[in-house]
Amino acid sequence: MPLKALDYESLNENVKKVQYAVRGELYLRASELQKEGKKIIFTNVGNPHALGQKPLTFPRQVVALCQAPFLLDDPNVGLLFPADAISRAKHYLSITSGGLGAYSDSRGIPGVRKEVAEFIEKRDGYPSDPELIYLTDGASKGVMQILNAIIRGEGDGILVPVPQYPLYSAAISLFGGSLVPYYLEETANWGLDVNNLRQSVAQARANGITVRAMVIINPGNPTGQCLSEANLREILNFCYHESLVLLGDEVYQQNIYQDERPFISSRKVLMGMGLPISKEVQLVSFHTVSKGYWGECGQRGGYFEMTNIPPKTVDEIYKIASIALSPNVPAQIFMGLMVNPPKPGDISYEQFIRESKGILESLRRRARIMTDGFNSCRNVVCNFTEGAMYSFPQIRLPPRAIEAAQRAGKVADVFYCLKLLEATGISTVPGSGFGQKEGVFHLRTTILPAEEDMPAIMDSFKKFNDEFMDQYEDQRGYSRM
Ligand code: DCS
Repeated sequence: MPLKALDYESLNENVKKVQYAVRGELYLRASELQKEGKKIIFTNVGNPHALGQKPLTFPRQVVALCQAPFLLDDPNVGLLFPADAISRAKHYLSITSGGLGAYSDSRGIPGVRKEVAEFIEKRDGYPSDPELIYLTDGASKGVMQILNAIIRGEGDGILVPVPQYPLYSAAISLFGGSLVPYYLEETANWGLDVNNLRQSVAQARANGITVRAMVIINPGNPTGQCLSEANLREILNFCYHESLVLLGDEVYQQNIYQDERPFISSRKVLMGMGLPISKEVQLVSFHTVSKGYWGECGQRGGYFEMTNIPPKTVDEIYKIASIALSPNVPAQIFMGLMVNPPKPGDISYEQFIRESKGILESLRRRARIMTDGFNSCRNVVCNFTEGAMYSFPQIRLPPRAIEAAQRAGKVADVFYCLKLLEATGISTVPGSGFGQKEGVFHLRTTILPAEEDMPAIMDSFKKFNDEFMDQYEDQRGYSRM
């Protein structure tokens, strides 16, 4: 019998090549253990509501009314919903033709794109054009659309930070391009050194790769660093001189846990650089409702904004977006609410501020508890989480642990993370899933478990790590294996 198209052996090789560690071996084993009745602490995915974060009240009220518009005709609606939620719901229903059950424009509802443009203008101090903002099902879909438009074949390279969030490596493999890594400096708090970029580009070119674009993740995932304005200028200058498109992944822009380096958008820095750079560098910036203090991952809402992209290209991207008809409509409303939340004087303002501040302040404390907890462990060093949602400690694995992993047929950090999972139920992602320097090992955990559970989680990690190091560091421990 000849092979059929969906037989494994004859699948598209690009599909088979894709790796995505966030839902990889560790996650699968954790799910198995959970089925067997073990309590698992899922810190492998930045999925705040799954770890108990409560949704913000106001956006849920508005979307509930949009989903159930008959409630607006109920004489008691004013007893159940505040007047500002009712008027926002009516507003959104008035700008969706057919309500939430109808496809929208493939680029997203024009009125929501206008709200996004106003948000960007207010944030950055430069005008933004709603025609250059496309709404997407989460930032992931936007990133994939843009990478798909850029990558023509394996000769096309995309500069990606290492460690990186594996959406990038996975999508580049899927579209048949080449990932060109540039290393972040762990000893400089995961800073980005432009000399590393130059070296990476030179090496890729020597291998016949045409480097076409550069990805930055700011604040970083899994590394948690916030890029300074000076650093962003260097990056934009580099992109200008090397004719690279900059893809600015800014999904964690609300998640900042220090005051020295507040978030600054790539677009703001670009606009501030003046001519010719401000008109030349092609930039696509991404944002989402999944992160920040919203954490509405399941709603799948996102947008991207295009800067200095020629109109004919914008039309092609529109055409491709049209193939999927329309982004999620409820998610578009979430995006509108995220960029245009209640204002001072609105009935829901105080509650909204109380809820959002409560989440952010707790995340800030949790970032500190985790970093300090890891740094108090033997053979573990960890940079402070300046932003985003993750802690990324380096685990100095003793040579005997590395040998034991080899014998077990595992990458050394996978071996360590599996043992951690079995012993404590803490489900992490090994550093090898994000990329790391040869012979250096990490794990990634989110900082999302409930604050009151944190001390116990860190104690249980420490106990496991001590036992692991006891076992593999001294001769007696080694022979007991
Ligand atoms: N970009 C970065 C840097 C991310 O970390 C994520 C999600 C996304 C984009 C995509 O998010 P949405 O598609 O939901 O908008 N981060 C994953 C992670 O590392 N853990 O959880 C999800």
